[in-house]
Amino acid sequence: MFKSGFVTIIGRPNVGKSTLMNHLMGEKLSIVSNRPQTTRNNIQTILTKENYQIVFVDTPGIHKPRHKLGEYMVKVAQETLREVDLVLFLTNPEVEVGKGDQYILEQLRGKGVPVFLVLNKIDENTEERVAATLKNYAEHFDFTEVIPISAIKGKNTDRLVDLMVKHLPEGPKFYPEDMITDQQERFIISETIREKALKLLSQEVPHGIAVEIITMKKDEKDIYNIEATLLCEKDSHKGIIIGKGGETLKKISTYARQDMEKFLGAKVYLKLWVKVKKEWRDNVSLLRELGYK
Ligand SMILES: Nc1nc2c(ncn2[C@@H]2O[C@H](COP(=O)(O)OP(=O)(O)OP(=O)(O)O)[C@@H](O)[C@H]2O)c(=O)[nH]1
Ligand SMILES: [Mg+2]
Repeated sequence: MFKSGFVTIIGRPNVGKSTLMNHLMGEKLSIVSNRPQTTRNNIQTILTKENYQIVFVDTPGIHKPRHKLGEYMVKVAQETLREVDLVLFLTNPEVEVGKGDQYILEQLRGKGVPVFLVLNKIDENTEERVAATLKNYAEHFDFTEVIPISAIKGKNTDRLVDLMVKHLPEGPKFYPEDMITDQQERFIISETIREKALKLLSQEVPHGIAVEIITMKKDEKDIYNIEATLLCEKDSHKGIIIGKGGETLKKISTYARQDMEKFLGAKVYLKLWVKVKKEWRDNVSLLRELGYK
């Protein structure tokens, strides 16, 4: 029997949703950082094996939005719950079920699809804390399966896949088996740049960054020439992104290029620019232009 379905990975920001999806796919397809609100779109990836096909949907962390971009992020994440076959509700050992998680669990109530409690980051928590969290969460919601994991270490993740397959319905192959994501190459490239900005910059600066690819061309020697603009919200941010003597921008560019070369399997020339677009995160038409629509 062939099984298939859509599996949404949902949870608060920073709990490790994208890390888990990348791990399950065995490939870096969604960017990761140690700051909340890294993922801004639904990222769909496809895992096809002999007897199943799982379509994972990595979603932006559900939070209380403070601007239009945040509203967009929460909305797209919640929309994935409309047509879904199984939900992975991801959280971390917290013991108490906080307001954020309570809000998400409310949305999952009565959906009529299996909901797994996936407790991530057990590698940095004590067994007692993990056990106490599992107990408290189970009192708040009738989970189909409860599974503590470490997405980084790959602990219990094989078991997680087995359980997903067990609970997925019988179904067709939705996508060709060599297709691993619905994301455009250009999008993945732009996200790589944003990821490096999140790594190298601090406080509010990286959260106000959007990346636009201006050109992406492969020449006769199979070298990619890529030019992109980093948009930021304030003049003061522009200086910070560029850094002393252009140092910071250069680092962003070097790290991003290394990832791109791995992903594209080719040499990359990368040129980055920085531009200010005041308060773009609250500007609906700019958000649309940047693909947040
Ligand atoms: N110790 C530990 N850290 C983890 C684990 N999984 C993820 N992390 C870290 O948690 C941070 C957030 O990971 P992400 O995968 O970006 O989290 P996310 O839930 O996708 O976050 P948003 O996109 O902002 O909603 C990163 O620094 C990861 O390295 C884990 O199993 N153990
Ligand atoms: Mg993410």
